[in-house]
Amino acid sequence: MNSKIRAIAKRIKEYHTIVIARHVGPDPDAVASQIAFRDAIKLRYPSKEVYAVGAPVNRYKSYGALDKVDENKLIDPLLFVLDCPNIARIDGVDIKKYKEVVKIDHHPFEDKMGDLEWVDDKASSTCEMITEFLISARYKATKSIAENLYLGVIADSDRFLLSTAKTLELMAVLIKNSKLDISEVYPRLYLRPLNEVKFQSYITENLKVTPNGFASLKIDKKVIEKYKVDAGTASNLVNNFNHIEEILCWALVSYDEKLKIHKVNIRSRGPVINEVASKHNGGGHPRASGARIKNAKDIDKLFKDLDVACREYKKKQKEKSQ
Ligand SMILES: [Mn+2]
Repeated sequence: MNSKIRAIAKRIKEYHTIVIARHVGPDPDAVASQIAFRDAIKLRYPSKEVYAVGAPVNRYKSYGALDKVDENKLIDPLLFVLDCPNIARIDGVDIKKYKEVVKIDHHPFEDKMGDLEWVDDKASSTCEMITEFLISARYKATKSIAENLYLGVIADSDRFLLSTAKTLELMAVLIKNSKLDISEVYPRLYLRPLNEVKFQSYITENLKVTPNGFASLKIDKKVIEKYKVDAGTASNLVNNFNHIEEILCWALVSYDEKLKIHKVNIRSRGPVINEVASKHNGGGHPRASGARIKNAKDIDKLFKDLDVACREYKKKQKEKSQ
């Protein structure tokens, strides 16, 4: 058992009230990890008060219900922050109201939140880390806990494309220890309505691809209305443009009406892009990043830098092969 896992297990034992939070605009890994973690702690310690919090998302309803908590009424609570590297993006909690904050995350380190932080940017997902925790600390996983963990791993790893031997080893143990039937998990993530597939065709049809292999599309509000999808769908479709010969790096932009911000979702199968994104109010993983841009004209500056990254990458690949 690694020392972080031992320390986390000790904290859970010590505290009666535990809140588990994650990032705003959550993806499957964020919600699945917090619900699986809550349910596993409750299974081990039925008398503890354990809450998974944050805005509920309709399409993740099947993962389990989230909890509503009045932070002011909690007594000496412990807070876990999952899948979220920065304080500004934690959904729905004020970290100052907690006796102690523990972070568990697989994003590159950003903000320090407390004395105990388990950050592993080699892990495919937060669900992989929670799986490792449960196995190492000898927590039980019911079928639904295992399903959530597996689902978060396949979502963030793009069905094990971005995984390691450790990811697969942990999943093997998870499958063996629970009654998990993996064929039941995939449809929950990949079954989708026809209008969304048609919208994806629209994106394919309209992508602008540069000679360096950078593809991009700014998605208009009217298009989103026409295809009856939401702005979140546009972001989620970004993963479907991998493995296209002419495209090394690609970005989809949608406008968030509520936050009045352009959300740029970027993926790459070559150049490292989080360093580029971080220069434009963004960040993330080396090949899966995002940025939030206020002014529409700044989007093109980001696009230009990404195009340069593609050009440099191509140049390097060419030198290597010579
Ligand atoms: Mn994640």
